[in-house]
Amino acid sequence: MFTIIDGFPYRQHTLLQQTEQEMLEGTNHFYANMQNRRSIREFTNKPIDKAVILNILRTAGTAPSGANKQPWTFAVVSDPQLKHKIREAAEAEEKLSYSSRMPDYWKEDLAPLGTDWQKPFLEIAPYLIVVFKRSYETDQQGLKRPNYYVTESCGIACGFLLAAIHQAGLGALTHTPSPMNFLSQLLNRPENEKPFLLIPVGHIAKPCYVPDITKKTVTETTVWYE
Ligand code: IYR
Repeated sequence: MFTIIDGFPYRQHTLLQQTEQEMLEGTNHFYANMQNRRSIREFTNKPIDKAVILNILRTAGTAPSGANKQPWTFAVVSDPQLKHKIREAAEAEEKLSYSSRMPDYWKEDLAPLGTDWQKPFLEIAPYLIVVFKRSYETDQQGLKRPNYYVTESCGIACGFLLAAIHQAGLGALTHTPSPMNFLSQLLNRPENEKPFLLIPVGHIAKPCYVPDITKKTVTETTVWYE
């Protein structure tokens, strides 16, 4: 049912009302599930149904964005040769970063995570989702129109993406080889797109060891003004 308000089409939005009990149980359940999400670096090469990946991408696309511009492009790579090239280029940058670009305090912070310049998961995981942020669009007259809150919008979309991947029982890593401009070249992306995150997606290896680290408690992260 559409209605016109201030000259624009609107439709009524409804959400199923929940009881207090349902809210409590639902949020408990969702938290328990999300609490088990981890950054994964050990994948199997078991294929993933493309329909699942499509659903995950659709979920990411439901994210809010500045003026609903949806300033993201998801480049989905499953081609083994391209994955090999991405791995080579990422490792070349990471080798430089770990050996000379990252200060000692950064490497000390990363020590418990056991990361280094080697990124075999970029070839093992069946899919690499490279998220590009679109800083502007070009209109029909060829004029550049900037998008709004591009970083925030892409960050939120990636959050939805990671939650959807986890919900599917798959693993993912928010990987940020730095600098990332090799991705623009290898994937032949236009000038208005800049690499934002590289997210390998795959089934989690068995066994898969993750660092025994914890999240801050809600008391540590929250201030209440009541
Ligand atoms: N990009 C590097 C280094 C790295 C940086 C942070 I901050 C991490 O949380 C993890 C790794 C890499 O991917 O190894």
